[in-house]
Amino acid sequence: MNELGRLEDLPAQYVEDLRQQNLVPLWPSLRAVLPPGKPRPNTKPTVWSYEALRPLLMKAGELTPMSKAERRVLVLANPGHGLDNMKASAAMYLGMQLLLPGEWAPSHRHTPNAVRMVVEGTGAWTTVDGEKCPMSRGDLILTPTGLWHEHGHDGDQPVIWLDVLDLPLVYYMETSYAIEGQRQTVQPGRGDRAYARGGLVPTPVFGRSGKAYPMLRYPWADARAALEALAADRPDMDAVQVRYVNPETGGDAQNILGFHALMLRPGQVLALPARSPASVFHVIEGGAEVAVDGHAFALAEADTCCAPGYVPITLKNRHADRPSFVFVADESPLHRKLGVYEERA
Ligand code: GTQ
Repeated sequence: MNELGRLEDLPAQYVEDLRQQNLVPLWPSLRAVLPPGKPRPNTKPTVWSYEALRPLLMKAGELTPMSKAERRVLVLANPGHGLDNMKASAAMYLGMQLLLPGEWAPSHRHTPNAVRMVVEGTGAWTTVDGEKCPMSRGDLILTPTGLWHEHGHDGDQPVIWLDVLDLPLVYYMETSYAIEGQRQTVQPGRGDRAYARGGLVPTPVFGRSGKAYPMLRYPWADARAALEALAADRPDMDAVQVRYVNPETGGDAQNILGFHALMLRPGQVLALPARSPASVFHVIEGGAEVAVDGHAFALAEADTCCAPGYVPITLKNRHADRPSFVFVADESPLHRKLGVYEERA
């Protein structure tokens, strides 16, 4: 591949004349924007230990009241993107959110899509578009683009959850904004009940629910049971995995980020191919070693890590005597829609 001319090879006055007209030469930067063979991601393999993070989040609970926080969140920032840029990867934002008993995070809605993966505690709820979604460990709750959401807590212990948003992408597109709202009126009806059986989809005679997001809460008990049943029925199956989908369309639960739950059999080693999207792994139950790009993260329960795209990833159950369960978030719906999705053997 040819060495291309550098900016310093050009007369300084010429470069300045160009800049005066808001012009720049392409060739000094061509290899940077179109690197050979594969991208050069800023996303660094990064791990966040729950044990290390939890006391710091609890401290935020003492230091900053909800009135001064609105959302009391510590952002899991990837140093490869700069800690102040709130990115786990190019398109994914991660945050750990704390709500103390009796607290309320007021209703708002915004253009980025969010999901919550509940990490600890009971008694909290998120009301999304009038549907009150109880929160307990491992539940996945969607707050898709544009829907009102607020968080409250009637229990007596702290509740902590992992927020996954497509904020970096939506912000990059200059489309990120929020609207403050009033406390929502809770409406009857729960998608987690109506859509509880995968092969049986509610079919009203007079049309669908009319909702773009008919199912907002995916209880962990159901996801876990689906994985256990799949593992038992398919002993030959390598990747025991389920995808969080919109039960009316069968498509991804949200438009930009994808969500899966994965069961690693006792002692299992699972080698994933290199794929273009970056991914995030969060241990719901058990423990997993994640090997990526020369790093080997030993994740315990509630630990989280991220991996860039275009590199193979190996997951290993750290337990020989029991399954481990991992929540996976990635950028695959976005990559597929944009036509840049790739898998490399
Ligand atoms: O709970 O609505 O981590 O609006 C970042 C932005 C959580 C939320 C975040 C948010 C929220």
